[in-house]
Amino acid sequence: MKRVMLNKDVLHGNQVQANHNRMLFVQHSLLTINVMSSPGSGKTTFLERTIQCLKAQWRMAVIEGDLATSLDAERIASCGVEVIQINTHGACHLTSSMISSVLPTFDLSELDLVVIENVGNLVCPADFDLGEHLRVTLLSTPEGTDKIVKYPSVFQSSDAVILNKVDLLPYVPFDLKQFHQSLKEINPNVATFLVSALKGEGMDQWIHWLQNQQAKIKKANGRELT
Ligand SMILES: Nc1nc2c(ncn2[C@@H]2O[C@H](COP(=O)(O)OP(=O)(O)OP(=O)(O)O)[C@@H](O)[C@H]2O)c(=O)[nH]1
Ligand SMILES: [Mg+2]
Repeated sequence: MKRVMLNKDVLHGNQVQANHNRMLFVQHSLLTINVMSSPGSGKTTFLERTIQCLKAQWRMAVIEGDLATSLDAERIASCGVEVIQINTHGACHLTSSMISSVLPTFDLSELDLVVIENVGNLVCPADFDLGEHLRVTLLSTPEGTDKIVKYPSVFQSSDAVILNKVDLLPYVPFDLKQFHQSLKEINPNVATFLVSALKGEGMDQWIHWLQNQQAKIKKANGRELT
């Protein structure tokens, strides 16, 4: 009896397209980040803030992933950057072919940063490489510290973890010491930032880190070309 390893095949197909996407981003020295979190942790608010901080220096585009509506894309469009909404109609994550299908809407050679806001979900997006350079995961203080150990894949595979809604720390039970300890155990090299996207607190360090990441990519590409 033949068995179809659906999960393996789907992931393999996704990986092949993700590698194509990555090559395209590298060719354009284009920093690309995949932003993940549970629904409502503050991804769009964090992106609005990031755009506000970088708009004068960088040309940016955003790809929004949601099951339905273009509400997030409308929010991003009002910040004055290019944006496209993908509706997954039930799928709990974006795939690399969804990303490749919308890339022709942008002139990649004109951009410094592409941000992908994944579907709000702490589980499925972690398995699907989109071809991004960096994975950034948000956790918000009302969700609790235990989410790191209960949903480890997304935190393990992240280059940066943003603790958002720190303005709520006086009102919600959140153990900051445990937050750092849990991350140290499952992903010791991850960069961490404590922010309030709503109030704009803590954004400077994040922006500085992002600028360094982009400088690395430009430098690496420059080396490749010489
Ligand atoms: N107190 C507080 N609220 C915040 C902060 N950041 C976002 N919020 C609020 O959290 C709610 C959800 O924010 P969004 O930015 O829409 O969250 P999201 O992760 O993009 O949500 P989905 O795209 O639906 O997964 C909104 O009411 C925001 O105003 C923050 O730093 N502090
Ligand atoms: Mg959102």
